[in-house]
Amino acid sequence: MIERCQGNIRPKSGPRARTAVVLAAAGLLAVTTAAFLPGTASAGTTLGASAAERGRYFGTAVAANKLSDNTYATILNREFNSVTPENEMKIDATEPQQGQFSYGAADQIVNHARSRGMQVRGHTLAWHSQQPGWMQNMSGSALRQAMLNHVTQVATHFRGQVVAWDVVNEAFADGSSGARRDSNLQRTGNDWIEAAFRAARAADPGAKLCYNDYNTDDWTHAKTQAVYNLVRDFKQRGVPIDCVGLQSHFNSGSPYPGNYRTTLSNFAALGVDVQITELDIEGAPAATYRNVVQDCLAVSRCTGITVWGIRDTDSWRASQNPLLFTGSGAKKPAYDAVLAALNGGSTPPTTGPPTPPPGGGCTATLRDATRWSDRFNSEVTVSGASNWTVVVAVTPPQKISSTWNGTPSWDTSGNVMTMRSNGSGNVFGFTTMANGTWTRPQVRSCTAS
Ligand code: G2I
Repeated sequence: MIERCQGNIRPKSGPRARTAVVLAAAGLLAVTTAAFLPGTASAGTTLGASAAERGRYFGTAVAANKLSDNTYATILNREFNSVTPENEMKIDATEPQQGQFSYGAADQIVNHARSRGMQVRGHTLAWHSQQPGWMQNMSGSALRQAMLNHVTQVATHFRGQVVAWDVVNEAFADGSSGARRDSNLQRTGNDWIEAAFRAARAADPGAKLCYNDYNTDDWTHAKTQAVYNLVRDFKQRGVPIDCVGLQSHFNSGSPYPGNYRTTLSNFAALGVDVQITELDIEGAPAATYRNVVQDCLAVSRCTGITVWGIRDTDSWRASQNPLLFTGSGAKKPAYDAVLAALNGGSTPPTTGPPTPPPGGGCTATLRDATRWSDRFNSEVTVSGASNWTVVVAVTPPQKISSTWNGTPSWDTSGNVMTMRSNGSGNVFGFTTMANGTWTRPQVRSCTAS
């Protein structure tokens, strides 16, 4: 089998490359000057370049019909080095009539990506959902044969162009049963998943073959355990499988779990790569995005992260504003947090540095709350005092437009707010109009009175 390394994307240019050019131009020996370069990895300035510095990729779902949107394509081409077609490789798109294959939109994405040096994740060969009508109406051995033919044809068409395939998607039931999801494919026999993997391996021996699912992030959940048992069984019996995709759609009903890193490392310990394949997080809290990135970086076999869309307006859950860019294409605080985490430094802190308490101890901790396309909320939690005064600064041209649970006053610039407790408790909040700037407000001081 041809082993493809997914973690070897290197930026074509970057701080190191530029440094080398400058040094060469100055007539200096690179071998001598290398000793004077900082010992740490150079910090990338885009998600893809920074991920590559860490031996990983950073990707996004892409819709073919958005490639002509200039803002969309500009961000895609600048930031990402991996692409997953959002819908264009699904069964209904690639085999709309039985035996008649249609690759136009998928090829468009693949060509766009590969001509710019981005890798492609294939999604998805066998799934109970988004089946064309003809397949929905099939069952038994005819369906099994049709499914295997589909896997073979599509994986063959894209052979050599797709680095990893989500061979089977979402085959397990939600809830506590740990059972397979009922579907027409499942009813063809419990071995349908391994049959699909064997067909994919035969068709494209060089592609990594992944099992992909959602709600498999919390290590204690029955569904996570069920997927784990499937992968362990496949590895033990020699069924070809190379990777597990955790979709990681996080929201209030399905939050980022504290044991996410455990889940990643336990899957990796089975001898498969782990990929975060469809990341989005309701409200895009910077701290949660940072945690996800740091968890992946902590597990050497976590080879990359894909976010499920570019701008909030591109998301399948647009009302949750779960992505890294606003509808107008501006970088959100979550973007800054992801980039900083990839660069290995501390992220712009979610909490301001703990405040020195000159007049008596209190600490004010700021967190990101809801975000909209033009403004965002922040919440500040005060500990150590019940009568307090907290000073918060925003970055011009930002403006605080409303506050709650405190009594505010302002300096002459309007950028620095002094908030005093008013008996409403120890958490106050405020809304900041971004005016194009998404820098997190800073806690300047906390004073007990
Ligand atoms: O549902 C979120 C994702 C869960 N994991 C598997 C992914 O494949 C899935 O992606 C979503 C796409 O983001 C949506 O764009 O899958 C949906 C379908 O299951 C996609 O929605 C479909 C709509 O249902 C169709 O009405 C629409 O024609 O998108 C199509 C193309 O815009």
